[in-house]
Amino acid sequence: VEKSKSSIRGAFILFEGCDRAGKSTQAAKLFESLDALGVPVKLWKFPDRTTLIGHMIDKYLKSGHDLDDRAIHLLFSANRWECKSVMKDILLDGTTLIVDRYAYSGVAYSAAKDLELEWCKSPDIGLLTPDIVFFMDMKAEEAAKRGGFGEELYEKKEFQEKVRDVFMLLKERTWETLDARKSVTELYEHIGKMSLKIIQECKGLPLKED
Ligand code: T5A
Ligand code: NA
Repeated sequence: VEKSKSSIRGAFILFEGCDRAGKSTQAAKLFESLDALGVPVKLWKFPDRTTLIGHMIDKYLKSGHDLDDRAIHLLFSANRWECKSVMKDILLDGTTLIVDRYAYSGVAYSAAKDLELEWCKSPDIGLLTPDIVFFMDMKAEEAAKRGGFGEELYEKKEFQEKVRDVFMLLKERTWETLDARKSVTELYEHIGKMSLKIIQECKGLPLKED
């Protein structure tokens, strides 16, 4: 008997938060442990700097080269759109996707530059909807103490505080807010458990698109 694709779909697990909150660390840990358990899983990071649009974004972030705020906003969104169909196929194929930043980051960073919130949201309408969002929360002041802060365009304390304020406005039912000041192990204990639960729960549910 051929199973309908939606009955075996993977979960869309998203990590969000300000710079240096520990998203990539937890995303990598989750990937490794699910993979070790034999769960079909892939890791995807946004901006996806490997594409043509991704190259432009990378250049912008590294040099701060002059680009209109709305133009870069649309590039970040286009970078998600160009990956949508592949991501969708992966999920419908039964593979869980761990995603490191997505549309919430897109909105938070641009609205923090005082672009209008609704305008910021509109280009992402129709993208895939995550099943769970691990929002790694900490003050910019504490994040700044971590390695690497200050190398890219947005890594300034005042700006990061504004980004955090916008993130707070975007919270939905799917969000799990985590205290990002906790240890890597302590955070992972919770993330690992929640993820296994979500993977089970999603299996029979249709994939959501906004
Ligand atoms: N952006 C992104 C937009 O403006 N619009 C968009 O649409 C999108 C998608 C680059 C920039 O692009 C912006 C947002 C960003 O400013 P990026 O490539 O995700 O986005 O940024 P990165 O520099 O790769 O990652 P972050 O700065 O966001 O860091 P992470 O992933 O949150 O943190 P991580 O895991 O790399 O850890 C940072 C440091 O802290 C340590 C780690 O070892 C590392 O040194 N650490 C901990 N230390 C103590 N306790 C813990 N629990 C720790 N967890 C990690
Ligand atoms: Na990261």
